[in-house]
Amino acid sequence: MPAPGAGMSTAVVLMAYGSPERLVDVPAYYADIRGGRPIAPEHLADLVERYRRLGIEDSSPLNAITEQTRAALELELGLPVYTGMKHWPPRIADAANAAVDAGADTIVGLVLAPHYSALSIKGYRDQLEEALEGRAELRFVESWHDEPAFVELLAERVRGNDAHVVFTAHSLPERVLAMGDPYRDQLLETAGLVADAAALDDWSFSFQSESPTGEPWLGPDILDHLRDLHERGVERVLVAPVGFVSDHLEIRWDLDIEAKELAQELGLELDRIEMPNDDPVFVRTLAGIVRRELGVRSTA
Ligand code: FEC
Repeated sequence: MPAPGAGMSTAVVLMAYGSPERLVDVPAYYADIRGGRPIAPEHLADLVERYRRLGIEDSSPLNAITEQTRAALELELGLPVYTGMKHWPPRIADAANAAVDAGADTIVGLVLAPHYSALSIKGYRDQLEEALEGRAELRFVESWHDEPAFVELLAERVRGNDAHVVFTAHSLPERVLAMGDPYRDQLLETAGLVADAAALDDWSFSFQSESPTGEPWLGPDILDHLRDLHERGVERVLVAPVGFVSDHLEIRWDLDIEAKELAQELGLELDRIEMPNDDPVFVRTLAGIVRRELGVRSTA
């Protein structure tokens, strides 16, 4: 029996950024991210080195976590859930085709990234729409940055901590502001909601993971921000990424290695919150978002 509000056959396409499985995949993966634009050899070498030092030959955390989340969400919803990656197989088109081939006439598109930008979420939507070619009704979740259960999940992880909390998210080229993109405002809204829910009075926001594309990116960057906090006398920092939901390169390298190394140099104590990954509370949160999109009363 289909869930009330859903079509005769409903499926979810759960989308994530995607990660290379092996070091030899990194050039093709980076080329996909660049979309045909040239890559400086030193930038490629640097990226290969980051993945090598994280040990991706043994485990590809983002892809594995995405699969665990997919399986848990499928169980929670009692609906088929297909994984579609933006930059690596299984691609978003593979997921769309699998869902339609299995008979889905309604598809909920949900990205494992809470904040809308034309430079991020729109790309997922475009890939899904193109692959579906109108073969199923698409109900696409544009953003879920103010989802109360997500806000509470994050608040739970920072509440009662007396360190200075730095909320972070992936930076984007500064030109998004001139485009009227809601990305930065949505991020600041999430941070403010979490800070209120956790009754924090000592917190700030910074961007991370800027790419060497030769144009200005949104700041302050986390590394500059840590230097600044240190100069202002802050001694302990808790980093709380709000723009990501899984352990991956941008968390395990940019924060756990790069930011931590700088903090050590400065004599700053730096910790970060656990990512939601496939935490059952987070999976129920995702299920609640899907049910709402389908017009079904949520139990999350
Ligand atoms: O663990 C992994 O293997 C993948 C980690 C990963 C995630 C991720 C999320 C986001 N990105 C966003 C925007 C951009 C823009 C560019 C860009 C470039 C990269 C490169 C790698 C990379 N991103 Fe990423 N991103 C991840 C990984 N990202 C690797 C290329 C090398 C480098 O810069 O270090 C610049 C593209 C260009 O060159 O033109 C823009 C945004 C997110 C968060 C939303 C989402 O998850 O989709 C926004 C995870």
